[in-house]
Amino acid sequence: MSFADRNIAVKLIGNALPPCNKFSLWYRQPATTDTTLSKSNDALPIGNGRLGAMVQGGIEFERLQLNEESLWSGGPGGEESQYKRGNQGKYNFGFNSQNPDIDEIYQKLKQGASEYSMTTQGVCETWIQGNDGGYGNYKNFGYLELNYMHKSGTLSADEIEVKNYRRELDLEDGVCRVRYDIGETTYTREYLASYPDNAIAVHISANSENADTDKINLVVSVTSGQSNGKIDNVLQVPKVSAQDGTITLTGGLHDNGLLYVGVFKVDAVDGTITTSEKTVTVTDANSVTVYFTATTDYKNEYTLPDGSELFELLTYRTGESMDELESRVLDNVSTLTHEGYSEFANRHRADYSALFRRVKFDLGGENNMPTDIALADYGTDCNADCDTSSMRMLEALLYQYGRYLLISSSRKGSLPANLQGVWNSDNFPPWASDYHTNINLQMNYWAAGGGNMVELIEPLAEYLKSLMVTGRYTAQKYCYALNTLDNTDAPADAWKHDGAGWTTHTSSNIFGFTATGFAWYWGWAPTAGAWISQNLYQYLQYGGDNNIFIRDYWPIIREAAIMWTKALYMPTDGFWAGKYVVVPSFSPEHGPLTVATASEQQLVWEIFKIALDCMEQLDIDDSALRADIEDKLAKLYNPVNISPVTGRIMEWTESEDEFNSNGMSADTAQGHRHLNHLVGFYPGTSIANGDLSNLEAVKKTLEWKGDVATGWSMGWKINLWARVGDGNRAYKLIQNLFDINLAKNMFGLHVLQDYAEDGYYFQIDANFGYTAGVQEMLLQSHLGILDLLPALPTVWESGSIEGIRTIGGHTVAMEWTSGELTSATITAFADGDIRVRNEKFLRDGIDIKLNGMSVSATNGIISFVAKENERYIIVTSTAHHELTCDQ
Ligand code: FUC
Repeated sequence: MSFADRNIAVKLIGNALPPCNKFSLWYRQPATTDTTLSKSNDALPIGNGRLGAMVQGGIEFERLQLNEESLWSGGPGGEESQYKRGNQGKYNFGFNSQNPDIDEIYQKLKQGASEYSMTTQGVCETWIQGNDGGYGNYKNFGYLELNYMHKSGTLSADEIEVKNYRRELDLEDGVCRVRYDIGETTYTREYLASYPDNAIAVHISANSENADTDKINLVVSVTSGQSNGKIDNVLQVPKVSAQDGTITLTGGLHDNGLLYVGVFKVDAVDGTITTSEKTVTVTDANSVTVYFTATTDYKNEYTLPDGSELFELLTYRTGESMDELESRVLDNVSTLTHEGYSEFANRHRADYSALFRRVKFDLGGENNMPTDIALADYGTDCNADCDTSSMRMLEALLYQYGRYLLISSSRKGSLPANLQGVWNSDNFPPWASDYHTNINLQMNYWAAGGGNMVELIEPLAEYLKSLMVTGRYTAQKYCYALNTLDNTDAPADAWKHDGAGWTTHTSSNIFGFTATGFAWYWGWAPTAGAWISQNLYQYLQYGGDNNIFIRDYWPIIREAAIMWTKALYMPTDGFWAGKYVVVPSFSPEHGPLTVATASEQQLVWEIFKIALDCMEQLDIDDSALRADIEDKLAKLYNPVNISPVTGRIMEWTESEDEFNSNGMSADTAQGHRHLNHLVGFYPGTSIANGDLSNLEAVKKTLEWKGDVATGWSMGWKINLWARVGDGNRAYKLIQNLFDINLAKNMFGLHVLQDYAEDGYYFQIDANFGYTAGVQEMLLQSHLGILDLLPALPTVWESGSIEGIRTIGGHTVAMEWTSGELTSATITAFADGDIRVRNEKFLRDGIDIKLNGMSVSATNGIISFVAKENERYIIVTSTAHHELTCDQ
């Protein structure tokens, strides 16, 4: 039987009801079969941190596009580079073949940016930019194809009638489903990606009164995402073979010979399973389950083998043979059986729900409209005709979607979420679908602490630990090299040792790339290591385990700080005389290469503060480091300067206004998506630094930057306006995000002309930036006070949120009506003083009760001494509805 040859037209009738679990994305038709992750994509993502799948839910034919997170070209053995594929020579972690010697640049730069010239640019290009040889790309693993043959419901030989089709991604259960009726039969499919079982399953069943016509008939086939390959240096195409109901896909990447294996085990109740050379056919079954798992021989590297030369011995391979890999994945699925599917699903639900259900969020909306229709109807210019219930629902749904996507792309033992989480259908995706550390990877993890998912940061810590091997070399050769004048006693191989200090630059792959990017004007970002370390600090701030923090997180943060104790420079004359500055310094992606840009001074200030705070909180005895940091911090050139001309935060410290020459006009800087000089306002703290005296300058800067931007930039602006305390302005950015930068499956989009016809392509940071932004609008704690509803937009009139976390690890539940807080419950993470602020506390005549006792507020703040795990219920004069928190 060859179902695949059938060309059946499907007539969809009926209107499926909305799913019962309100937090679902849902649709009344299958997704597009085009896998391009553009604006029109409506396939639904599932993932378990390591494996990902996009579910289309076609009726007669469906295809799941699959990913395995380590299927990367490049690295050792690889030749492919991002822009110049092939023939770049041996992989060298991006390091320029000659040791950079940037004294010449420094000599020019120390005079000030006015010295910037094409000559300097030429020097930069020769000496400080990285090498793209072997950078690689995150690859498409392939496709699972299911060809169904529905026997009933036939209208004619080539048309069937399908009733009440519904496809949904249920965020509450972490499951994707398809359900429809043909004739008397209801077909249901469930798709889930299990972390505990390390497998993806598709479970298909048919139910009907009529036992003769309701069976499942399908052919299962697999197509590799790669069309060519190489194993043991011998060119060979990927291989698909089937045996005993299991299909195996094996291959080696064409570029670097990375071995990969995927297995697809087909299991059925009743019916017959027939295995042919490459496919598995199921006939007349009541239900069918297909399990998929995959692996590669990739292994991350964390240490330098003794006495080795860096470039030769870091292989990034497990050393397993193809047979060994195959038996590993077969063992993985061997215990998974059709009969055991419900336990498999239960194990997944228990694991997933334990994370997801910690936070509940409700803005009072109803999910009555299919998501694609609701998105198309989303009103940005609302008069009476907007469906505000549907808008509130989408806004709450997008918040929870961010949490769902992080749970699905970042679990202990996996690589961190890359630019597309784990979901990538393209073999040459935008920016290689890599790890960008001049904003993007940072933004991916902003929501983790407040969203009560602090353990999801673990893959990031693990990954950064691996970058330290090469990141120390980067720090020494690309950064301390500057300071040879006053750092002559640094041994040439200091970078080989723990404690040397590390950094990375703008982007990295999974093979230790830490050098500068392949063009200096975007590639130079020496403070990237300091910046991404802020995300690790979140683990401690938001209630992570202290012992785990000291073991896995602190060493990375510590060395990111050490790097800057060594790399700062103190000029003896000129504009910055007597102050420590970053040099050469760059404001990510625009402006000249110069000295002491605001963003880099702010990031150094922050990593020093973080290191000092960790040492204090955890009683870490490192007095030499502490003294060094304190000294450098005291003499650091001011990270925050306000222009007397414009009243804005200055992006380049030596220029009163923005640069308007040297390749960057003020207009371009204004429109640029990066908000570099506000990095110290959000996510950092140097601009607010305990008070709000710089607030006007921040607002002016944000006003000047404007509200239109690409997806992730809107995400950042939501957070920034939330910190300003302007909920309505943050909401305007939310509207822009909905209006411009969301796909039909609610994936965040980057404006990208070259990758998709509609000019937009999926980039996940916009999703995570939004989720973090909503948290920031509802709760802030960076000033040491729990600020409840600090930036609530007028349109979020009533709502509730439970389970979000504050700095200090406390868990908060809140309810509000008519734009005002009615009650809040704080569950204390540890003993200590807690201070709580809300706008309403400022008003006269408000009765505030704390655990039933009236308390008074001073300057809108109430304070109390808390005990670990105790609950503190604050009720204002309106009705009290006690809330509970999920821990
Ligand atoms: C940064 C941004 C780009 C893009 C890339 C992945 O460099 O400037 O817009 O998001 O990362």
